[in-house]
Amino acid sequence: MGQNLVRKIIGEHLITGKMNPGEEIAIRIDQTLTQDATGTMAYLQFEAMNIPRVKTKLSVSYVDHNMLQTGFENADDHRFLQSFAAKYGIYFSRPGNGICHQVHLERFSSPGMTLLGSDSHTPTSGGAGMLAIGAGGLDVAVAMGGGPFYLTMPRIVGVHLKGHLQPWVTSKDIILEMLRRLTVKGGVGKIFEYFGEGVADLEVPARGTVTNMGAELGATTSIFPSDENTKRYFRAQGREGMWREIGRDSDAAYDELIEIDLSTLEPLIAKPSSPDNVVPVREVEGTPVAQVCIGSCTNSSFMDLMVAANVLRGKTVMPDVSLTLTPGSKQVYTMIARDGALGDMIAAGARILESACGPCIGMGQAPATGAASLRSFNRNFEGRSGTPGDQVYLASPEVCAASALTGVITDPRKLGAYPGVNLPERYVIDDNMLLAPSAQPDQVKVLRGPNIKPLPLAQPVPETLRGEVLLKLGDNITTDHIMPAGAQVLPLRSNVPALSEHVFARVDPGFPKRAKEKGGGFVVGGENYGQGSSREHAALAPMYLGLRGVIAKSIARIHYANLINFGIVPFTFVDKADYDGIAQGDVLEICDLYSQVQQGNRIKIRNVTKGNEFQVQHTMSPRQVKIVLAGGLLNEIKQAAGLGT
Ligand code: MIC
Ligand code: SF4
Repeated sequence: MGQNLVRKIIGEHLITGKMNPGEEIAIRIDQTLTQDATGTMAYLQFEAMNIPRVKTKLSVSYVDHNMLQTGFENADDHRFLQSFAAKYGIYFSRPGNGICHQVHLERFSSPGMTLLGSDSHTPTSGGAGMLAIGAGGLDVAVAMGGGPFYLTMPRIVGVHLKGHLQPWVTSKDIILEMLRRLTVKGGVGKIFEYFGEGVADLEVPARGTVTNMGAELGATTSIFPSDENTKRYFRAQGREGMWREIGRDSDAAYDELIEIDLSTLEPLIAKPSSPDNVVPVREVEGTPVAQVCIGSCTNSSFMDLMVAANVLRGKTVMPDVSLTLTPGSKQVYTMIARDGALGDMIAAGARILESACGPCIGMGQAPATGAASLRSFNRNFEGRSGTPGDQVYLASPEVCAASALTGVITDPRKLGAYPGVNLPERYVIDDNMLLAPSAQPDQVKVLRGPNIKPLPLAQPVPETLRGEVLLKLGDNITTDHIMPAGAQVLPLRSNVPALSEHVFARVDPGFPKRAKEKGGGFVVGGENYGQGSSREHAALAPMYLGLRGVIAKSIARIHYANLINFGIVPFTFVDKADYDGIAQGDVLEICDLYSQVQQGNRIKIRNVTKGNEFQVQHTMSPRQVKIVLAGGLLNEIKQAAGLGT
């Protein structure tokens, strides 16, 4: 049997472990990326490791999230990031250069290499044949210091793309179809590798849409082969030298197989408020929309914006619709401007935003009360847009542009012939907003504003862990529920004491006060607890409030790792029915925690209030057990270096 692409790349980067699904492995990381909302913390953690310069082949620090400057905080953080990058050997992508994933795909992606990013949509570069994985900032900091990245060897799912897409049906519809079939937890513990004749129809940016939104499946990552299309893309980006052909052997085996017949797909849409709530567009056709947003790291490539321009040209957006457009990068922005497409979209009534995350992370453009918003983005979790009870739909730029013209959700096939877009022979290449690290690092002073507070560390976990259930939650709780983002809260990312006042703000505003009064405790969750972003602040800020344990039916991959990294024990129910027997306010007690966790994977918990006992389990490796008991990874690193905690 031949090898699939994922096993080839992991095999080339394997440091420890065996490639058996479910076993812990460690891989070498070639490249890292951070963005500003997770980056400040990641760099503070890197600094705490006392390593003078990054040891990766390439590390890039992007600024794309915290772009509104309504106070000094974001501007201060940008200055910190820029000076830090110059000193420690990191490329710096200036604000305005674009969304990290779009820019990375254009300028740095590299087939066959590994990329670790402190953002859950890092897999976008999988569209160029990279093994690109999202992780918490601390794991990225360790990788920058030359340390391996530990992960559970995933099951490799081959996704066979058969046939060809119909006009107006796009790669966004492929990933929406995956979400429809598999749900937001269908990719947990898996990597999706796309192959088959349908792959050749997809250009690299279209592949990036699929791998980007594989994050919404909960997958470790997604990947396409690096083929002739990839070569053409790299040539057009002036980077042919970085191209390498890499793909599966023709007789490659997979742990699982999925087949999608592209010719049967139609335009799809995710209804509020989960990316897997997918139906054909025709089922919700006619629903009035008050806002349409085209952009985000999922769909803001030159191709996406040109299609939108072709639909909008010579027409006018409906009076009740606010249409925003976000070019994903300075390259895209420059090219649509030179082409004249930008002028056509402005003339049609579009509101043009800077190249950044913007509305996707609630940085402006919160929709009106009760109004539907249609977006070409990847997440529509409730409240993420900034409006409580929002009604956000997700679809392709084609569906978005068509609907902006009619004011209602519209199947774009009604518009007639598909206005295809030819990709450029050569993209506009000007890396003047990408700053190389300083050649004289000793002379660079790292600039810190008053918003940057010292890194909080957890105490080691006590032998007997006792505390109240501070909050009991249902299924699919996202990191946006745990640690909201948005224009008001994001500027506090480097100030954990202030940030922690917003933990669970949209679910239970009284949580921070209660957690502090009770001296910490537990949170109980349902399935897929902590899905969504990679933000370690969803572990760090609750840890600061005293959270010591999460007990859930299942926990999402990145959040699980983040909990361990910050000294919060992550347990899942052995018998899911025990979830029903626990109430908020119950006091739980775990005795002999150390020996229980070290000796097996089953742990007995006493519900002191109810006077009963139940069992939970963990899937931590011995390495992770050491980390969590030490009170987190930084404590463990210090202990290992003999520095104490
Ligand atoms: C997101 O899309 O939720 C974010 C904001 O990009 C996050 C990172 C963060 O919270 O800073 C992600 O996807 O990891
Ligand atoms: Fe930015 Fe949205 Fe992409 Fe997250 S999902 S990186 S907020 S554009």
